[in-house]
Amino acid sequence: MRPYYITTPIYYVNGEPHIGHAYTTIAADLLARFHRLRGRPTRFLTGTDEHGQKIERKAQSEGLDPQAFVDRLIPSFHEAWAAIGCEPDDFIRTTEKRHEVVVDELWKRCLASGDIYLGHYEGWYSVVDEAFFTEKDIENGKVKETGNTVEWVKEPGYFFRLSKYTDKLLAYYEAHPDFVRPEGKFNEVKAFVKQGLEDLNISRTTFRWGLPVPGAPDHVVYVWFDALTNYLSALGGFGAEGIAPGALYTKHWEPNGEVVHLIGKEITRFHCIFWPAFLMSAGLPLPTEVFAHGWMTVNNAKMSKSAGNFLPPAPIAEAIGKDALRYYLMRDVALGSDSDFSHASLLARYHGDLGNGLGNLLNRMVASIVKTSFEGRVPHVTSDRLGELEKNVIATAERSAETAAKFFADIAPHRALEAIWELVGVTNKYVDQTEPWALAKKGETAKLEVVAYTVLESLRWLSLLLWPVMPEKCDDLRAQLGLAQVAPTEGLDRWPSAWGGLVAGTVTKPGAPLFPRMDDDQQRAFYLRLGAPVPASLEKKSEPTKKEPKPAKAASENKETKVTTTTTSETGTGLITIDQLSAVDMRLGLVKSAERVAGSDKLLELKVDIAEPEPRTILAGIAEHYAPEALVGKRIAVVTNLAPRTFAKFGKTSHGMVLAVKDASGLSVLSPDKDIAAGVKVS
Ligand code: ME8
Repeated sequence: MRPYYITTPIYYVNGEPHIGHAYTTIAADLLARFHRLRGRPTRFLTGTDEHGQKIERKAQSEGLDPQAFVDRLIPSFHEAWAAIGCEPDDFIRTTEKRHEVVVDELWKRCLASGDIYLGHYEGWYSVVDEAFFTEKDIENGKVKETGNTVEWVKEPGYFFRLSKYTDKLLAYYEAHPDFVRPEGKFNEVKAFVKQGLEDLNISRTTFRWGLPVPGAPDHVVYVWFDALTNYLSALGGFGAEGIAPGALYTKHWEPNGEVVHLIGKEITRFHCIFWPAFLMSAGLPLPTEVFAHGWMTVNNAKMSKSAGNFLPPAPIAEAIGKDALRYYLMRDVALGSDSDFSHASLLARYHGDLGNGLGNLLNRMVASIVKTSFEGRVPHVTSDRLGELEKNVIATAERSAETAAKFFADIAPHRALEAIWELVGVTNKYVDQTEPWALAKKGETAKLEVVAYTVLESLRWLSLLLWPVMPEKCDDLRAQLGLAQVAPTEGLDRWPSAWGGLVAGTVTKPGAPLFPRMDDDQQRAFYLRLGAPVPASLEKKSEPTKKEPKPAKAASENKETKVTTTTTSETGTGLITIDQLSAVDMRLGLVKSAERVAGSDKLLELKVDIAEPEPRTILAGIAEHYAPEALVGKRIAVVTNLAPRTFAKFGKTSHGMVLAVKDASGLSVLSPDKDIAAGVKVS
């Protein structure tokens, strides 16, 4: 099996990691776990980017030497990753000697290729972005794309002949259509390169916090030349002049291994243009793929300490469990799209998919039926006793496993989870249909054995399918089923494929619910503990005590009180402000597909293009009014930032709402009378 090497960006150590950093690290951890489960030799790298002007200035502002400053912050990264269940194989720091020697080598190789020359730089630099910009990128002293301020830099510098690589890069992109994903990002990269590339300044002289340029110690290596090299230095380097490459490099780098750089979309240019050009110059193979995921906001706002929505991941994981957080982040939105972290959506996923969907299934069966009817042991069932309903569960399990494997491998975890939840939904429905409690009551043991086995085996499949996303809960689930923890072994594919792996007689061990329900008080405590505003629906109503009866009020007075307490507006008039209205994100969507939700008379499952990398899945209660085929190709108005709603019974989640009007004559979806483009805002 071809080795798999997955990397995250190495994060700047100018502060503690937050939920955005956690998002990438969890996704990489998930991919590493998935490939390990399939038996592939896998390596997962993360680390820290510790040089550069940004960090030097931050250290200065705290009166610290930069090395002491970064050393002080490093434990917060290790603690954060442990708190969210991420287990990298290596953690590289750019201040380590093993890194410095490889940067030196890469520099020398590029120099030997004639691609580095001494020049003079005069132009704009953004310290926050650690990047050079030209006049056209700037507006009012700020970078248009990032909003960060620029300063004028004038200093001697070594340049990399990036201009020489314009055509070579374009040819490479042409020959490797999957080099960058999602496709939209790849198109942006190509368009940028097609304009022609300018040579890149790769050294600085006006500050000291960096690696010295080989043979020119007045210069420090530009922080991105330094940082990108981490992907090689963590493999022990590619072999210095006259030295053979080390074992890790030979095993994991191209052409022997698949190399995937998972990054946030804002650093695409560095990874898809600069990095390949440096590697080409050094005569080294390029990574297999760069996957640029979307940007995350918090409660619909850009994260920042001053806005008070800077979220470190560990407290959230402590408040709701690391696996619930991992599941939520990976399930809610396509990795390639922008996303929003909201405490309410996290709780909705926790109670819906996890508590009512998965946790309930385990509870219903292990803690109840198996314990009381079979003394806690897995019953024996031969295949000739399986009926249509059981065969449907088995077929769903097989389909879910196959689809989920395809989507995990394709870096689409939300689709994989959607497929796995089909099995959760069908198994729950199977329990409803077969009514095991009634069977137990009636003493129909033979039938009950079949039902119990089917559900337990489905849970065993789920414990493997979900392990990459929720390793701790899956091991807990397995312990309750009487199974050993998942321990991936190189060369052994543990992905479930054969029904019936659960051995009769296995002793189950009912334990605590996997995702215990939080009552209103606990939910309030969850918000308060995380410093998030408590939603109005959870606000404690002050009830009058018996001892102090409420004084009687005139009817008009009572009415007035009612108006002020029920209004949600700032103005107290029942009207809303423009800000409140614009908090609702409504867009024009183009229906790509529509189909009935099996088992429901009301629901249609729509895939709606709203100009995101992938169509949105929206469940709409309109099946009684529209034939699915009548909707395909139709332009409709949809609310896109509504908290996702899970229909646990059907194992499906809706990621938006279709706007419609209804009267006695029927229901009609709102649709413009012109061909407006998908994604355009409704205002
Ligand atoms: O750019 N949403 O480091 P960095 C989603 N040192 N992802 C986010 C995010 C958000 N709001 N905020 C951060 C650097 N990330 C360089 C990288 S690599 C050779 C050098 C994640 O600390 C995302 O992966 O600014 C993003 O690319 C990365 O953190 C940026 O981290």
